Amino acid sequence: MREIVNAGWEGFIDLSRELEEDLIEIGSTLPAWSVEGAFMADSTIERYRAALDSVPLSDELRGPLVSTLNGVTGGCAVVRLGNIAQALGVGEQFLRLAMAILAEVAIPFQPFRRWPLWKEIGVNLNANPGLSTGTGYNAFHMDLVNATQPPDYTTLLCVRPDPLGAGASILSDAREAVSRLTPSSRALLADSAYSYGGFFDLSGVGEEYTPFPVLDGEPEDHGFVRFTAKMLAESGLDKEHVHAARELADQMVAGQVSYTLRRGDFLIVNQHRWVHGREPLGDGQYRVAPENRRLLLQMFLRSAGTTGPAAL
Ligand SMILES: O=C(O)CCC(=O)C(=O)O
Ligand SMILES: [Fe+2]
Repeated sequence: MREIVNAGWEGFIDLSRELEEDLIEIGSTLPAWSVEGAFMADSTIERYRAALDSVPLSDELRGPLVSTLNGVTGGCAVVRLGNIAQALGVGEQFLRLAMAILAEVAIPFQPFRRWPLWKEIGVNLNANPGLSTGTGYNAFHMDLVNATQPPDYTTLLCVRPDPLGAGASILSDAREAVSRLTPSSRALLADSAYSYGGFFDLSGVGEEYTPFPVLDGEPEDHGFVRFTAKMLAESGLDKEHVHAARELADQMVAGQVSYTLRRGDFLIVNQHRWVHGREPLGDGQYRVAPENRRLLLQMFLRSAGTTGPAAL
């Protein structure tokens, strides 16, 4: 495993002090957002984009963000907003600014009807350790894997890191992992043989897709590497298809980078290209007061032109 904290991973986006100061100012003036169904309202997107456009240095953020997420070898970025979080706190003003940054990439939305626009990922000592709010290893996956139209991007904003110093995010270029497989494994992964999880109370992500192929043969910016390591345990999957998916999982791990998000770090993953997961949190979470445990906020994005709200 490569720990990328100080190494040359190209996904970090640091802002100049000058831009940070302008964004802090904007953050304190942005109006509350509105939503239309599951999506951030067009009127809010327009206002937030106009506010960012008024910042002379906003290209310093916009350019690298778009190329890091969509450039030839890109797919995943960590925008470092720690100084801004320090100045604004991590409440409404900071979230508005985070939304304005996301609105530069695509349209923020919340597919889970039972959650507010920002979905809290806290720590639940009773949850299955491998799942979202659990304390264990959350293996490589893409979010909403069994939807016909998964979110184009998934994003995690770090409000509070694990005070025990663990819970690093793991990230891997799924397309690169696929390129290292044998043709016969790739052929098996192109079969509609895989399934995972339930599908209910969702908006904006199409229909349930089951069974699905891992490799859909679509162009990179349209299709997905429809993978979650959790589907390996699903009943009814034959040995050959398990084996091919395990090979892919192994390649994802072989190519992984890991990084422990700090307060104010904003992880944005292009789901057409990269998969993500999490290392276990620190041992002894029961000794940490609930209000001090790790807390992330999750948001999803829909690219205009793939399947915008109007098309759903
Ligand atoms: O806890 C994390 O860092 C990742 C959580 C996650 O990937 C999810 O909830 O989908
Ligand atoms: Fe996830």
